[in-house]
Formats: sequence, structure tokens, C-alpha cells
Amino acid sequence: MTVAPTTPGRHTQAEILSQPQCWQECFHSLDENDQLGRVSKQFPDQSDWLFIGCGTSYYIALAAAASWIRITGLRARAVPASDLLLYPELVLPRDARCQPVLISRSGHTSEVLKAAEFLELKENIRTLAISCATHQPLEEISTTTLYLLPADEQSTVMTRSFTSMLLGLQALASTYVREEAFAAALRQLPAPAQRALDPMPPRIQQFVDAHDFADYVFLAQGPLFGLANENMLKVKEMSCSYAQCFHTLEFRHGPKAIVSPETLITFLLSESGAEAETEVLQEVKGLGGTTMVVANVASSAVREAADFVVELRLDVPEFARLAAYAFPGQLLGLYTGLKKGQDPDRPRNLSRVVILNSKD
Ligand code: F1P
Repeated sequence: MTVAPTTPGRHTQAEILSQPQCWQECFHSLDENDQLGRVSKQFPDQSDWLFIGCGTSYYIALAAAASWIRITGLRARAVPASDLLLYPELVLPRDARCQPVLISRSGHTSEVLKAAEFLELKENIRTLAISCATHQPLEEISTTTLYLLPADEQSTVMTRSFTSMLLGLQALASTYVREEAFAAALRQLPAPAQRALDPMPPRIQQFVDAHDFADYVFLAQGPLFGLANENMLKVKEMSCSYAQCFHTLEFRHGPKAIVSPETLITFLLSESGAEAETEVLQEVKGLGGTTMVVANVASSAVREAADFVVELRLDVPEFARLAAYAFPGQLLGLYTGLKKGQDPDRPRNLSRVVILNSKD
């Protein structure tokens, strides 16, 4: 029987465009059986949080740690699972107990499983996991698992699972400190996020079709640095393009040497750091770079220095906007991959889950 050829990128595109609706379903799933209340009671009064993941899930950890500090006022850090395994003394505080959170869409990534076993069995630390899949090894090892099942993808590349698990952890943080206003802002996101997303696909596809970029740079500071890394990874995974990521102001200290019209430099502009970040944007434009800006609202100075502007226009607290900053990079990677004749549903060299041989 011949299998009908699927349209390249069909699944990935559908999953990208489903995000606002998916978020709605995830919040409903979290609230209907009070998953967040149950977890916050199970891990009370922890003071030092450690978010752990691999690949895209490590970038969730970066954004979740920044969110946790802002929402709860507690200490929080993010590490790739590999660092915990290879350098535990650099990661685990000697004098205090931390609360680990293991992030894994599949619940099956070998390094995350090894990290969970190390923490639970060797360090005797109770762990919280967050995943988009059930009946996977991680839930057997971790003490408790937060499930975001509507966010799972058919695709290899993580898109809605990234934004949904980030929102789920932000919602958990607001539950801990009873930040009702922030919790409500997150749950109101789907509708305005849909309005922000709707015009993006045709605009970004047109921008991609009108340019041939040699490589890509993503820049951001603070809570958006994890998002810049994720945007960078989407372009790499879906289009096999060379993409890098730096803190915005760090770009001046050497990496600026690569600025040219063939390099697309994307700025994820924050609200708190907008003035300083816009100065770097203006410098890059002055050097002849091609610039793209993702901002909640673009100032006139930004519009003057940007070749392409994506505005989110989300009337929510700054940290509640983080997930939506993933949309442009996801679409840029999708349309760039399609333009290069690739199939983002089957990214080169990648597997949906990284499972290592037991000897590793
Ligand atoms: C993490 C991950 C993804 C990557 C690819 C392979 O998976 O490394 O970041 O894009 O899909 O798996 P998980 O631990 O979140 O399932």
C-alpha cells in the first residue's frame, strides 16, 4: 500500500498554530483536578529551586527559573541535566537542600532519568517532574509529576510543549505565593495570544521568501534569554541553519564582528531593558546588519532601526508574555526549512527522544 506523501512541515505547523488553544486546554487540565494545589502542598516552603532539562526543555528551565524568582521571590537556577550528572558538586548546594524540577516532554530522555535517579536514590531528594506524556519512566522515578498532556506533539521538534510547560511552571509559581492576579493573567493569555499569532504566519513566510540569510543570531536579556535560546534552536532544528544566541549587550563584546546584511539578527526586546537593548539594535543597524525585532509594543526608535517588527501587544504583566516570544522563532524556523526544501516534521539527525545506551 503506498503511503500518501504528507505535506512537509504539516504537523509542526499545526502544532505551532494550536498553541493558544493548547494553553487553554492545559490550564483546564491543571485546574480541573487541582494539580497545582496538590503539588504546592507536597513540596511546601522550599527555598532554593533547581530547574533541570535537556535541549528545548533546558531552555524551559532557564525561563522558568527567571519566572520563579520574579513571581515567588525565592532562589531559582537552571541547569542542563548533563551538568548535574557530570559536575554534581557544582550544581547541588553543600549546605542546603534544593527543590529539583525535572522537565521532559517525553518523560524518557536518558539524561533526565539519570538525574532523577541520582537525586531521588543517591541524594535522597524528592523531585517534581513536569511532562507531556504518561506511563513513561520519569513518572516512576520522580516523587510527583505535573502532566500537560494536551501539549504533547507528534513532531520531533518541541513547540507547544515548550510554551505550555513554561506556562505550567509559571502557574505553579503563582500558586505557591497565591499571586492571584498573575495566575489570572496567565489564564487570560490564550485569546490575546491568538490575536498576536494570527497575522504572523503570512508575514514571516513572506519575509523568509524575500531574503536569503547565511546565518542567524538571537539576542535577549534576563527572562527572555531562555526564549532567545529556544528561538535559536528552532531555526537550527527545522532548517539546519547556523544560528547563535547571546545576551543582547554581550553582542558588543566580540560577536558583533559577524554583523552583515546576510546575517539576520533578531532582538527579543524586553520592557525593563528596552532602552539599553534598543541602543544595541541601533548599533547593529548602523553596521549594516539585517534586523528583526520581537517586542510587546515597538517604539518609533525600534521601528526606525528594524527591518522587520513583530509586535505581541499583550496587555499582561511582562513575565506573563514570555511564552509568546517563542512564536516568531518557531515560524521562522518552519518557513526557512520549507524554503530550503526540508521537512521540519522530520528534522535531519534528530530523534524525538534522546535515549542513550545503558553503558553511557
Ligand atoms: C528534549 C529533547 C528536545 C529536542 C528533541 C530531543 O526532550 O532534547 O529538546 O528538541 O526533541 O529531545 P524531552 O526530555 O523534553 O522529552
